[in-house]
Amino acid sequence: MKNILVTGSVGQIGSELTLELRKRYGNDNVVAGINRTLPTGELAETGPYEKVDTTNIDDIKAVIEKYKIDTVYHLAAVLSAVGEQKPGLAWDIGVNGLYNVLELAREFNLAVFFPSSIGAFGPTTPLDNTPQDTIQRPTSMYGVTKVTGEMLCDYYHLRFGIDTRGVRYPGIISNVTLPGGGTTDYAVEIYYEAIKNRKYTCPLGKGTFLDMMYMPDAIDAAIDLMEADPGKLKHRNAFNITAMSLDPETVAAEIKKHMPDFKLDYDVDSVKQNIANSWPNSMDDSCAREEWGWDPKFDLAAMTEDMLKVIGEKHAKGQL
Ligand code: VAH
Repeated sequence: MKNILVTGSVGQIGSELTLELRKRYGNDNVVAGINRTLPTGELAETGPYEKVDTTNIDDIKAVIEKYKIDTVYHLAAVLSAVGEQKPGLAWDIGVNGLYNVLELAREFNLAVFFPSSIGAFGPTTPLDNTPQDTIQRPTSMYGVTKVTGEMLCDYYHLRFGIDTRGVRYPGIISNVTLPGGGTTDYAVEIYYEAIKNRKYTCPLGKGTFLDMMYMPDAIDAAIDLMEADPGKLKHRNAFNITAMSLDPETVAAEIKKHMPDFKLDYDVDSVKQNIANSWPNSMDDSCAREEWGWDPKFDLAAMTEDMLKVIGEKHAKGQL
């Protein structure tokens, strides 16, 4: 049976990934690694949690030894827009934190999941149907940490035989934990604002296409990749994966099918817009589909229906 540590477990992905891992492997087999923010609700009640500042290798080592960890899903990171305000912090957590995890993976023979991102690409990358293997010259600190992370994870696999695997996540849309300072946060905020105010002022301009996916698919991707037959993996860090390519107008049009009076306008945030302009419009994820069966289940219509239903129920209960 696996013993799993999830770092960054109170974040947008980490919080839902931890709960799904507990469902699949057992509550007591999945440790929620937290730093400054304490877990609440199901995350706190369904299994163990421990303080893990990933920039402190002794923090991580103590949890690995205490719970006999054999697998780390390393989600702790600073997202792209915050990373432009705090580049030193983004590097420290994004790279030094990962380095600590990889050094411990050598010592304890751990398997490591690393979430890279479309942010690992830059303006000189082919932005349409972005290939799996292509130029990566990101212009955000977040992107620099992600491309560095991809290379570190591949190095530890090739040099030390560590079982490192990763995906390049697109923007992820969810209705449990709000994202914290990403360029793609608009695609979550638009649904909450639609329910609360029937209107949204978007920080990314009309026609800003980015790859996106719904959280259930993002969670399945991480677990399916880590459970995949390693003999079939020609790539490891990190696989392009996507479910849809969206711009604010596309999302708004789908919301209007449910809410005809919904209004979208714009107040462009130049930092987020510059980052978004340097990222792909759409990725080629054929390698993930061929090598480990990646196959997203949610399209824009299904995601929008579920988002509006779940957020609408929260709003009706006064939980927003
Ligand atoms: C961000 N949500 O916007 C994250 C993600 C692809 C985007 O990495 O920074």
